[in-house]
Amino acid sequence: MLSNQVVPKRVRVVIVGGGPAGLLLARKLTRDGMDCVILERRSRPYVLSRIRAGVLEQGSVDQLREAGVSQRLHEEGLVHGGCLLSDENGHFRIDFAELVGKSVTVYGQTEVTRDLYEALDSDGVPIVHEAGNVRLHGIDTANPSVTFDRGRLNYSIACNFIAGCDGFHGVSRESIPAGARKQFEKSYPFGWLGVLSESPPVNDELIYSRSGRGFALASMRNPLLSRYYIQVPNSENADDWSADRFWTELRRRLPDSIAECLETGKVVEKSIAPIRTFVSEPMSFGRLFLCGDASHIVPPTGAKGLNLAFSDVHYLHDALIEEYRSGDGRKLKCYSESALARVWKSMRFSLWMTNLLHRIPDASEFERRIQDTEFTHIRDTVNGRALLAENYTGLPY
Ligand code: RFL
Ligand code: PHB
Repeated sequence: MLSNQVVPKRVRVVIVGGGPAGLLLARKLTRDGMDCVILERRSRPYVLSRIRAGVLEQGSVDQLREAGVSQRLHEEGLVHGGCLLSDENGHFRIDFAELVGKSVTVYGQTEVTRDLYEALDSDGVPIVHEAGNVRLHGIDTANPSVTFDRGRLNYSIACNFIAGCDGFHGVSRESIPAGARKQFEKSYPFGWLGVLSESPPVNDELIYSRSGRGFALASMRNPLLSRYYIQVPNSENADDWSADRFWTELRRRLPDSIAECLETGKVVEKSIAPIRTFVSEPMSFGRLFLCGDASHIVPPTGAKGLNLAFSDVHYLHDALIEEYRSGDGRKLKCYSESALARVWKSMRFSLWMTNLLHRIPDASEFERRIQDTEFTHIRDTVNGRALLAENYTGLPY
């Protein structure tokens, strides 16, 4: 809601999209004295009810701390020094702390979003919700602007820069002429059926489980709220999955010793997320800079989507501030290249984790044997486990 504020006529940066990327960028720019406005298509309650990511790399936690929005994260976030990988032969632990001296923090994206909203409210940053028909103009000129509707009124905001943080289905990426973009896409014939359950997590660390029936993931939000996923074919409909059917299938895919400990509870959310990969290059065009899912989607297996959105924000904030303070636009010119280097590394890891852990329909026996061997190699070698730990906990910016 745009409570007592009026829509500004001019700001330095218009941020399209009030997801985690847009909100964090706004907070960081505001703290450095750059004025901005956020235009969000949905209502605030809608944005705050979306259940998505759960795992934050140390770099993401550090950014939230530097942005002064980590109090609740530090109080309630669960620091994990490892995770379990399992298959029909049992399970083993990837000890992040021992292998690479790092950890991850389990703290829901919903909570990150709430914390950022509260901080931006106290900063007085204008956030326009339910902004319809957002259009970007003059992105390859020195005078870009953004127009939108709200109710029956039309608005236009002039700016120096536009940050396209409007996710995969947003308008920013499509504002770059098709001839100036290159897109890479790969979809999978399966998705993840996810359930949020009011029950204690089955284990105090995440379990990534590979089974002949398909992949399963046991995650969590807090000591009383669990998040579970199972791989399902794209043809499945979430409504066809009763709670009983879900729990039975999940148990079959977890090692027996773990399945025996599974406590079920009231299912408070259930949905199917497609598994896909997508990269659009470059991440900038003229005065428009894309961040997060607006430019790339990774499969959730490596828990990288939100973290990549935050690393983009790191590079973009750094470049905008340099230009603002000294007029030096060199970092802005390199933004796409800097951000994409990390995007491709995370993409590689997410694909590798996906191929390692899922049951790939139509895989030949040869391909299955290679997959088994890859899994065993990780289990049995320090280097294999260290490679996973290094990527999972987050590569340096
Ligand atoms: P978002 O979160 O999609 O936010 C974009 C915002 O832009 C708004 N918008 C518009 N606003 C104005 N005008 C328009 N025309 C607009 N079009 C769209 C949208 O309403 C929205 O508010 O993108 P952002 O900020 O780049 O953040 C990306 C992350 O949300 C995403 O990458 C992660 O959720 C991915 N992800 C995970 N990432 C992790 O790092 N760790 C995880 O553990 C993890 N688990 C997951 C995930 C994603 C999942 N799903 C649902 C695909 C688990 C799942 C199941
Ligand atoms: C989650 O808790 O939602 C989650 C955790 C790890 C992943 C993906 C999703 O790899």
